[in-house]
Amino acid sequence: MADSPGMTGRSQQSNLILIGGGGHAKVVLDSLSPTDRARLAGFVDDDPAPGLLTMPDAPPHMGPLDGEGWMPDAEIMIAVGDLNLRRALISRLAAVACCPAVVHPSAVVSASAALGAGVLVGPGAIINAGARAGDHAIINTGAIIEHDCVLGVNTHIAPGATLGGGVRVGEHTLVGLGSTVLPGIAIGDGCVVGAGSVVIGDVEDGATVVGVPGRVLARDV
Ligand code: JB3
Repeated sequence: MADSPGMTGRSQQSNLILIGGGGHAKVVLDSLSPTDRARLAGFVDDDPAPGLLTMPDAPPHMGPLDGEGWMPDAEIMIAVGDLNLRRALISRLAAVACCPAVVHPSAVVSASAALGAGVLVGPGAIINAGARAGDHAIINTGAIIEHDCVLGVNTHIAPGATLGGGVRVGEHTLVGLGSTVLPGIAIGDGCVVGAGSVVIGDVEDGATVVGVPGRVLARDV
């Protein structure tokens, strides 16, 4: 599992652009610090009427991803929720600077935790001592990441999920809503843990695990 909580320097320009303008982008918008909110230039979305525009403080819609004029000097935050779409966007936009982690003001993040670029820590999430999250990871609303956990690039810990101490989760893996992973467990790359599951053993790459206790439903490698 590659673990690359890389950081890019914070830009002083008003050039922060959200990639995507749906439901997840609303949470990202709410989570921006006042500094990042002030430097937010807008968002791109292929939908001509994206949901983010219904927000009272919506930033400008700058057109589709492939539109003209937004890319030079931009610093991006990928703000779509779908893991596979995120993965494609990460690859497609690899040459564009990515903003540092966005942490909602109600989240609790240990001073000894390390967050990669483009990470979202949502409302009420808790990240305890020594935990690390790779670039573009999502620690969504109310999720608990206990001490010394390691999350790979673009891993999504869904709302209300809990990882016990020292859990390792690979790249591009979804740990579903309200699920629990016991301390010390290792979950591979490209896995899905179904909502409400309790994971009591290690999970191989590409596996889908569901239930209490968690059992492998399928494996895609
Ligand atoms: O469950 C929770 C808390 N959050 C979910 C999140 C993790 O995933 C949420 O409820 C949704 O299920 C989902 O959020 P997301 O990705 O924001 O979904 P949706 O509200 O459907 O919005 C997707 C947005 O991405 C739409 O506005 C699409 O037009 C846009 N989109 C799709 N493909 C794209 C592309 N935007 C760009 N820029 N480029 C694309 O290729």
